[in-house]
Amino acid sequence: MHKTRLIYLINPKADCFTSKPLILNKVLYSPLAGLLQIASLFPREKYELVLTDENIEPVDFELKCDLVCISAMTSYVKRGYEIADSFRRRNIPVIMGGVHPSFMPLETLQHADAVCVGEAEPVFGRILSDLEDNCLNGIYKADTSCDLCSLPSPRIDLIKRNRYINKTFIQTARGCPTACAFCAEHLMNGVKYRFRPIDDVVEEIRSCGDKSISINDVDVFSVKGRTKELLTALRPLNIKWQGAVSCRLAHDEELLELAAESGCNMLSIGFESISRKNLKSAHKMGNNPDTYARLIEKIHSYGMMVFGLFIFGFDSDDEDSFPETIKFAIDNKIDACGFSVMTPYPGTILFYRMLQEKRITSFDWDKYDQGFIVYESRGLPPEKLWEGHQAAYRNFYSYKSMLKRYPYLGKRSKTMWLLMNMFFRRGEVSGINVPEPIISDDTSLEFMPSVPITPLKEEWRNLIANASAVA
Ligand code: B12
Repeated sequence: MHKTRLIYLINPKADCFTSKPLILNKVLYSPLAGLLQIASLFPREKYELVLTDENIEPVDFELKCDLVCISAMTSYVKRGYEIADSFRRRNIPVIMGGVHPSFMPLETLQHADAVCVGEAEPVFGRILSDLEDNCLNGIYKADTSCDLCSLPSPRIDLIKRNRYINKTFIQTARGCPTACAFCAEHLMNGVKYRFRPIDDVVEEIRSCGDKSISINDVDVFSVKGRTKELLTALRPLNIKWQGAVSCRLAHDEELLELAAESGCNMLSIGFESISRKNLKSAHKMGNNPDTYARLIEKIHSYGMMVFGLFIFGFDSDDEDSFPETIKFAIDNKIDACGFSVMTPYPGTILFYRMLQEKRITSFDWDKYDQGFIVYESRGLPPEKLWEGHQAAYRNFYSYKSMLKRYPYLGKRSKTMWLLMNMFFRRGEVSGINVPEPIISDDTSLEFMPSVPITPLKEEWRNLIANASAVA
């Protein structure tokens, strides 16, 4: 059948070492989940789809297409805007979506004809009919959250699979009740977990043909009963998987055993900080630093690796926080770590707090990649925060540390361990991704963010209103 429309899906390039082809011409991962998900919403018989991930290939600016779809996080939205401007100059309509456009729709509309705020599925029918009627325009935002019961599988057939180390991402749930101050998830997808039927998840994994997958959920161990069902259903698939879990249920031996039996080889954990005070300020209630060491040991005892995520620059952090955190991570043999500089992403509670306190020093979104310093920290001058962050990577991925942390005994995958450590060492220690500290750069905020889902906490609703008024 003749397809009537050509749709061009574009993931803009991010200046980030995890999405640079550093090893065997492959990138570690590219954040394509949103685009592949919306690709599945275009009826196949009518639309032909072309996808470019600019992290691995150039955008074809000459492509004669009927619509350009761009997805963006904050750190690469400016590149997304450049691409959008270029297609619109050729009178090709552009729609943007993803986390940044969802929180900054008015800004996005300076560069795109239309913007999708939050989940696309409930509004996609309207997007398609407006496209057909040549009147795609303005903000598309659903009134209610999407029912995940009949979610089509993402179009993984559209990507060049040999260019990614992690190429198959599966989402089994949306939403998060923890509602951390620095995170967008609860304001984008709500504070209630919404689950996909386990049969759909299993079918998606079976049909993707990949034996190694990542689960994209913010907390794979979300609710115990459902997690047990999920892990039991994964067991016969004979796959290897990795995913993120919160500290809350990660101690549960039954879940850990099931996770290991179902093929889990690595759990990512947002430890964020080894200071209770910091965790409290971030509303990260489920974390207790006193139990971290025991938790890591437990996960290791089941043959799974721990990918630890830490943030530097909390209000109670000082110069000692860096060596203390690194010592903790090395002594407890965390397998790999990601260290972030605190970043007030637009529309998060952290953003409004800092806006109200006039502590944001740059609104240049290119710098919002968790490596630059875009705010005034209470306990650390920007140079110290920058140096401490660089030193954290250098010391954690030093050969000395690697020798100490290497999993000589037990069932953890040595190949995967080496791959992760060499990738991060190559990216961070070699200086491929070493920004200079930013003290003051672009200090004007032209458009206020808006939150797709209003927080339940009255205190936060007031904060948003007051901070917006102050700005
Ligand atoms: C899994 C995940 C990842 C995975 C991505 C996996 C993948 N292949 O996509 C990995 C590990 C790679 C990752 C990396 C990073 N991540 Co991340 N990630 C997530 C997480 C937990 C889920 C994202 C996801 O898969 N969602 C599933 C898809 C289906 O949802 P979606 O993208 O929102 O898409 C839906 C809608 O937005 C919409 N949509 C999306 N795009 C488009 C486009 C159009 C045209 C339309 C119409 C609609 C539309 O339709 C989709 C279906 O409803 C989110 C949390 C969150 N709430 O988003 C954080 C999140 C997106 N990540 C975040 C960050 C900061 C990062 C990093 C920068 C961290 C770092 N310093 O390394 C990196 C960036 C990587 C890079 N190379 O650039 C932030 C982004 C904040 C911001 N404002 O930019 C989030 C929101 C978490 C947070 N802290 O709040 N991440």
